[in-house]
Amino acid sequence: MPEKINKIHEEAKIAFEAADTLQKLDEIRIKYLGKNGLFTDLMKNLASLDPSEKPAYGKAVNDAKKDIEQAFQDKKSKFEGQELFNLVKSGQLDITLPGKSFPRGKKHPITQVMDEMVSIFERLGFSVAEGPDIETEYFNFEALNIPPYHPSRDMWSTLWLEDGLLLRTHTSPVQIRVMKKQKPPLAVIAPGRVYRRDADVTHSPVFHQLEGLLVDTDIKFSDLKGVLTLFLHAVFGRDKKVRFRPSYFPFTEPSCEVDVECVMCEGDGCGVCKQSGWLEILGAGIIDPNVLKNVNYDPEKYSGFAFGVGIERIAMLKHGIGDIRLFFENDIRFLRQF
Ligand code: FA5
Repeated sequence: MPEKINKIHEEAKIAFEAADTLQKLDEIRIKYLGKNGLFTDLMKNLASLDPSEKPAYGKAVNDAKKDIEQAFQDKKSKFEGQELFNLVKSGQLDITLPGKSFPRGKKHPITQVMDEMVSIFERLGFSVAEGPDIETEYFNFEALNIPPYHPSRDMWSTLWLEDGLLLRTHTSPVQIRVMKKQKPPLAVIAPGRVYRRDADVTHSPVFHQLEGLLVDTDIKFSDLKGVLTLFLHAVFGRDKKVRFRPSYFPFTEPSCEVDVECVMCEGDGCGVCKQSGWLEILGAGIIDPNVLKNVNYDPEKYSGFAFGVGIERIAMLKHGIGDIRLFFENDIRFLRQF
């Protein structure tokens, strides 16, 4: 038996060495290494051997097979190298030509700003949560202390769907979803798309918000102000003029809004800031005890703050853009700049 292995091994090596075209080389590969080739036959003999002879026989076949597989690969590489050389020599291939460059895509400017905001809050210890774009009236309004027919519903120009469903008007429903699932202490942000019947240079019917929520014992307005100031300094630097202004939201008490000096007129007043010199970027406040009760948190024990930042407004201020609609027109000349 070993003689037979040696014989086929030697023959195969000589045959591979002698092959003078790729096609011949492949024919020889099939003859020896193919599914029905001579090495498969050698292996079939294994069954008829005495068990004591099987290991040595198997090893000898495998070693020989490995060796001629290598001989095949070496010869194949030689042919391929020769083929390339011939193409270069005959002038059919010019290897001095510069390579083709493939254009690479980039993240949309809104996604870039959103990623930057998320990373700032992650560094402050907040984790990320998500909620659905299609919401129920309960999560978008009722649980947030906005009962049916209450005039405060007018603050959100709602796009209604059928069966009491709606396109969420803000990311605040994620607050409720998170608090119903988790117990305090918690610090969460929820970035996402929101929808309103709104349209002008600073209002888009589809836009993005980043919600923030922190609940623990003993949380005060000064904690909220500290976190938001850190965030604003990280996004705009310390020199940008920013103001906290008292405001009203049904789910926070006290509430505030934050404005940043208008980028277009630097505070003088223009069409973008409606002559006020400021652009409103976020709403915030201390969570109303009624909201805590709605999620079965004890308002005597826990307190917290929440905020909702307009991501397009941050992008407008960062990049000096005077019309929110530019973000959604998908004009490649505009998008390439970021
Ligand atoms: C809210 O939506 C509240 N949910 C924010 C909040 C969260 C308050 C938690 C308290 C606690 P408001 O409607 O003001 O608030 O919107 C928040 C921010 O979204 C605004 O400051 C503004 O920056 C941005 N914004 C609002 N409407 C639009 C719009 N149509 N297009 C672009 N940005 C908008």
